[in-house]
Amino acid sequence: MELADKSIDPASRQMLEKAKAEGISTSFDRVEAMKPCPIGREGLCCKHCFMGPCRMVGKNKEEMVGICGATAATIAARGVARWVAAGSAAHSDHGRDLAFTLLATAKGEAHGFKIKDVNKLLKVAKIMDIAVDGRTTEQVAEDVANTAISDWGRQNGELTYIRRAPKKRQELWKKYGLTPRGIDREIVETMHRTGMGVDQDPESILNSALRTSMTDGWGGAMLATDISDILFGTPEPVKAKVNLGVLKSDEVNILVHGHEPTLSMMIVEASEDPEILAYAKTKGAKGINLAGICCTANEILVRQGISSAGNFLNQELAIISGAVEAMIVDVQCVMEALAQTVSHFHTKLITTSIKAHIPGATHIEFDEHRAIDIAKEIVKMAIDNYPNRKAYTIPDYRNDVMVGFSHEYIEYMQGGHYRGSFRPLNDAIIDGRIMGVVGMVGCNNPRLTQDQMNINLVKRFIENDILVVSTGCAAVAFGKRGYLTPEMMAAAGPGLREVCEAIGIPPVLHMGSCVDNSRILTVLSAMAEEGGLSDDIGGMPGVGICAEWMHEKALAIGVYFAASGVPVIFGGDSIIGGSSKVQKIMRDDWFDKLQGSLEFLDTEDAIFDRTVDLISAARERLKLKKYEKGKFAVEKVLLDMAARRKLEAGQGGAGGFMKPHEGAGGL
Ligand code: MSK
Repeated sequence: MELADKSIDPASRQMLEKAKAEGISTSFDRVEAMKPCPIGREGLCCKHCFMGPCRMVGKNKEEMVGICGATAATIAARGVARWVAAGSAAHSDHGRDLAFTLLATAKGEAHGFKIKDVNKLLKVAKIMDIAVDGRTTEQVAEDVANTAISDWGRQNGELTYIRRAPKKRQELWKKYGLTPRGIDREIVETMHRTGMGVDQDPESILNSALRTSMTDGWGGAMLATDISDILFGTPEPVKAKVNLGVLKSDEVNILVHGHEPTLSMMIVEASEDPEILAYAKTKGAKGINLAGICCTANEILVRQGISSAGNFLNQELAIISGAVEAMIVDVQCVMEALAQTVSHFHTKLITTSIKAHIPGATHIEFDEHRAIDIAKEIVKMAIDNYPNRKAYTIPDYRNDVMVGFSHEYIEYMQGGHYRGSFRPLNDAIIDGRIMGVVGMVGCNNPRLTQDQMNINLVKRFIENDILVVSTGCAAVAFGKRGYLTPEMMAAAGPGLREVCEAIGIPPVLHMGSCVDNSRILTVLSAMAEEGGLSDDIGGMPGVGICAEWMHEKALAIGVYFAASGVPVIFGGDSIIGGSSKVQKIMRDDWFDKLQGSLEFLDTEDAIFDRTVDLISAARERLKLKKYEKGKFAVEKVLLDMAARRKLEAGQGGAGGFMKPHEGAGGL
């Protein structure tokens, strides 16, 4: 494979050339050597019992059955359901750990943690029907934590946050038996149902996948987002930089990687500690430079403006620079190969989760009861390693980004503290300034050219007045190419540009990490409640896209968006390509009953055309004016005085934005 086919990112390409020159293997090389099993690739290998594995091959594979008689459709459906259960387990276990951290914080047992966003705590308490009057912050936080924790073990009834969905959606879930009970219960049940000799009806198995996925989106992930906001602050726009060029030549470079914000937030604190900074200077470093990879990066990027060294496929490449003193990893998306990569350099690989060990790494276990002490120990270890740095190359590529568009900020920017609402966004869609909204999320996958599909699609979407909201590694890809700056509004269509200009926002809004996809669900629910468009998430002119995915978690996200009423498109080869029946259920039958769907398309053109078709059809069903580029009602949107002053002062337009404490916004 040519270098150009591996990545469109010049920083990645430079590091790949270095890796080649130095004989270091990366996932970009291993993917060429590892041909995927064509049977498993399209979902037709069953390994759930030990009579097999049964593999459906040949011309009549769809008519074949396994040794037990399982059809190709049953096998493909079971595969999907198990991936969804695993993905939901990952996000939900992350949420559970945060709930226990909140509990320990409320009880005063988590040294270094505090309730940072009391307003968010009160908001969550209200949603959970927890009394707040006359009670201390800690008492409320303890109840919030315990209510959250009870969602994992709940055997009957429904998840607490189901009540946040539009009423119509809740009714639909009830009608089809899709309302999730407890998080653990649904995941366990899906594992049971998909074992040999249990559920043998593809539709029923896929219903179980839908119900289980909601324990992620409306359960563990949504709780993870809310509790992270309570403990570490709700994001609001902040500027930072993205890509491998954020590494510094004269400072101790520490990278945090994985997903959980608990330790990384403490590492941020430790790296700013004057004593620790002084210690770094004794080792010849000018300072401590903290940056991240994957979603741990996104957690500290959107809250603290800590730079990101890149997305999933940048993890090995960052080490290959030779300039990283320590990479601290927690859970999910951490390649086992890192242990091999660091063996070529001075870099220390430090595992920190009780659940995630890597042979060859140094293990320093995280414990929320003494988090800040552990963080300081790790940072000191990185500092001690600084004098060991040898030859290094830092790619000179970094881009400015504006990130941190939480639900709360999006609401605020449409009217300020007192008039915050989703009306302006709904109106912009109604009058055709904005054709629709696309959520672009998910990973990199070395089987696809890194960042290419995401970047090509986002360019076309914004040109056509489609507002893009994003999370995870896709959002970082957009950051690397400048799409997360207000200046990029110049590349947007006339309607979207006008909206972006009025507020000073980028045409692509970075909403956070993978668990923060739950923010997209609550924004969609608020848009439904606002009125004027659909009164449900289903029927909105919106589409979810996961173009370069690789993880089970991405599939769980896709399925919970489908369950919530959003048509979803995944890029790359179809993982259910071997069963036309399962493809039909997930695309057509789900759409008929839920107005959400999931399908796989393998080219950029196919994804773009299908997205526009889905949005246009939704607009037609809502009887909205047909979208025509540049043709919308021309009356100017009114800004209030505070917003006008900002714009006149050059702070609200390109390069500027308003904070909730700086007066009202307006579209
Ligand atoms: S980190 S799940 S590679 S988006 Fe959330 Fe990135 Fe995908 Fe991991």
